[in-house]
Amino acid sequence: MNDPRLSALLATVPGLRLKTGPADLEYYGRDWTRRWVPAPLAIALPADAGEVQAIVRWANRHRVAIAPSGGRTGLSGGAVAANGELVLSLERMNRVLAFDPIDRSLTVQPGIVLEAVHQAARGHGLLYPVDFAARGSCSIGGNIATNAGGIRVIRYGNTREWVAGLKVVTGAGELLDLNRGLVKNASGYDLRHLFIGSEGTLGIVVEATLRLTDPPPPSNVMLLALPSFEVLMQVFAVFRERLQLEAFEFFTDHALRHVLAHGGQAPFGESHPYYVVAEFAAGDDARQAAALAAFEHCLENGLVSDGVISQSDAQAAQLWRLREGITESLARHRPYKNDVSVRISAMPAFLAEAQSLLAREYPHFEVVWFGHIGDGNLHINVLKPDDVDEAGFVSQCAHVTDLLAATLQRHGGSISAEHGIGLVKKPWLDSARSAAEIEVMRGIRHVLDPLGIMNPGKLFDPPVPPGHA
Ligand code: 2HG
Ligand code: ZN
Repeated sequence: MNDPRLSALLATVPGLRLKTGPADLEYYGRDWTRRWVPAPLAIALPADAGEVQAIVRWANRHRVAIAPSGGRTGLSGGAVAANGELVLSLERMNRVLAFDPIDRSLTVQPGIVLEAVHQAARGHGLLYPVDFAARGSCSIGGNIATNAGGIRVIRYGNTREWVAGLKVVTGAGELLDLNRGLVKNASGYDLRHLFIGSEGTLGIVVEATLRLTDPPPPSNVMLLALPSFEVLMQVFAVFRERLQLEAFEFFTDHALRHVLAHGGQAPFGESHPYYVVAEFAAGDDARQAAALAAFEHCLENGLVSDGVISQSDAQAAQLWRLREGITESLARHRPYKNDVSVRISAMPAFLAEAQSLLAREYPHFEVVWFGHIGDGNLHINVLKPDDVDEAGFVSQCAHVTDLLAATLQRHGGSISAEHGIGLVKKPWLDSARSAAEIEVMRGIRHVLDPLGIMNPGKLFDPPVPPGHA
């Protein structure tokens, strides 16, 4: 603790928990992207909003950059601290503060893990519907900072739909109480929504009031085998028209093979090029019959070649594992990740173009496709061959991302659907946002974080680099 800035911090916030050991700097300095070498100044673990505010004010006085930190499960480098930042970890602020049965809301601290939010809602007979594979590690603060999506967006929307109130400490050190859980509030700009998806560049969420909804209907899960990519959107149209879909997720045989190599159970006797996991409401005989009829219609028309339907919760979980295990099963191959979106109606044309582009550009690399096809969101993971060096691989992938970004732009899409821009996709922000839009974002940032201390280098470069104001 020789750094005088840290001594000043401890003098300002007596009792603040600070970590500076090499193992902690390494652990808290990186996220799931694994591409940057962690080099934070220290790790601060505040106990409450007052301590967060005091830290931000200290950071302004000493021109220290802050990297807000939740579960660090992000895939765009948004929580990386590679440049002497103070990591502000919210992991100790992880409690449920209140439940209101009339408002049907849960007020929580930002460090609470998503799964604990699910459990708290369930404990009150309700549902917090945002859900994805990292549920056991990611925190609600990070979900809000990235407007996290996941596997149930098709039915419930993104995190944004579920945030009824936010308390935030801005980059200037002000505590703002935004929207206070109101359903209607026509009193000017809704600043809450600026913070949702801001990737830690405007301030820090210190409390969130989340909307809850009715418990999910009894559901079934079906795994479908598809003969070709071209039929994918047709199968989606049939299922969406005839069933109440809770999820509709797609993956390729490449993806499945990695999950199986990782301990998953083969669903069919033979392999098929493409698969879909569909979850749908199935509480009564009529719904069950509709699901089977949808499947048979697809089978008769050559849109699917095989299928299984879950007969128990355990079997449903097993089918889901084939989709949810993909990211983990690919991690060993240090994949270059793309997380792109287009409007659902633009999907068939975009898919055809993107497929031929990637086949042409990556003749010797394995490309794994999967994602939330019903939201127009695809994950494209390019696996690094063992004999190719990391720097060369990343630069080749960056070149292909230039081409992919141009394709997306032509189809009106986005270079980041749900993972955020962070460090990884920063070079391509201008393919998804116009120059005028980026200027407005810079202006907003300047108002809320005038010295540019909040997560600098992420999303876009701050107007004033820390230390130069
Ligand atoms: C998912 O949908 C996540 O499983 C991770 O968004 C995607 O690993 C990825 O590329
Ligand atoms: Zn995803």
